[in-house]
Amino acid sequence: MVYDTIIVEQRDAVTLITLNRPQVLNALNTLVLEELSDAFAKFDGNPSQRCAVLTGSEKAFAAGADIKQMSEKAAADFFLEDFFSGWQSKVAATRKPWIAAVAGFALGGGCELAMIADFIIAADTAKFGQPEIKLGVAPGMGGSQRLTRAIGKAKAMDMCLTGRMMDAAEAERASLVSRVVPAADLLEEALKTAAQIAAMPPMAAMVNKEAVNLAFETNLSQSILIERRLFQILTATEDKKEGMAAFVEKRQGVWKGR
Ligand code: CO8
Repeated sequence: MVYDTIIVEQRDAVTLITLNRPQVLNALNTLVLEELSDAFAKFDGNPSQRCAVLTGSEKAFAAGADIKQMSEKAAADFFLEDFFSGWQSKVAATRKPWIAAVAGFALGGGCELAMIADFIIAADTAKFGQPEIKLGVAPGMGGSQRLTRAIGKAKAMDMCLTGRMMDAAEAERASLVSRVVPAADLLEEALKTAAQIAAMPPMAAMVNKEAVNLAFETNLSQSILIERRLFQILTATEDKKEGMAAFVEKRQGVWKGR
C-alpha cells in the first residue's frame, strides 16, 4: 500500500510512523485511519519490528479529527458508517508496544490518538486538549474515557468542559505523559526509548503491554489473577530460560522471541 497521509520507515527493529498532512496540521480523516490501521497491522505482523513510534510535525502531532470532513456528514452518516470505530478496533488493537512522540498541538482526536499509544513522550512545546465542546460535540475516539483514566475526573472535566489546552509541564504533572524533553530532542529520545523496548524479549514486551492494559478493563481481583496467569505462561518461553541463564552467567540475553 502506498501511503498519502503518513510516512513509514524502519530503523532497525523500530518502525517510525510520521503523520504527514502538514497543510491541515495532521487532521485525522478517514484515509489517515485506513493508512495507520494498515501500517500498524504490518508492524504487528513483521517479526523484525518490535516497537513503533508515532509522531507528527514540530507544529502539530494532530489538531484533531478533520473538521471539514465531519462538517459535511449528517448524524445518520456517522452512525451508519460507525464513524471512526477503527481507531478502537484496529489502531488500539495493535499488540506490540508503541510510543506517541508529541510536539505542538495534540487536540481532540489528536489527543485521543496519542492516548491510544502505550505511553506519550512530549516535547516541551506540546499542547493537549479536548476542544470538541466548542464545536458542539464531545470526544468520540475515546477521549472522555482515556483522559479520565489517565488524569482523573476533576482535570478531565476541566479539559472537556472548558476545551482549554494543557501545556507539556501540566501534562507531565497530571501523568498524561511519561516524560517531557526539549523539542529538539523529541524524536531522538522517542527512538532511543523504542530501541530499548525493541531489545527486550518480544513476547514479554507484548505480555507486559497486555498486563498493564488489563488495569483499565477488569476489576482488581480478576486482573491480578490474569496477571499471574500471564506471568506463568511466560515462564514456559525459551526467552525466560535464556533471560534467567544470562542473569546468572552475567551476560546479555539473546532472544528467540518464543
Ligand atoms: N480539521 C481540519 N482542518 C484543520 C484542523 C482540523 N481539526 N485543524 C487545523 N486545520 C487546518 C485549518 O483549517 C487551516 O487550514 P487553512 O490554511 O486551509 O485555513 C490549517 O489547518 C492551519 O490551521 P490554523 O490556520 O487554524 O493554524 P493556527 O496556528 O492559527 O491554529 C489551532 C492552530 C489552534 C490548532 C487551530 O487550527 C484549531 O483550533 N484547530 C482545530 C482544533 C480542534 O477543534 N480539534 C478538535 C476537532 S474535533 C475532534 O477531534 C473530534 C474527534 C471525535 C470524532 C469522533 C466522530 C465520531
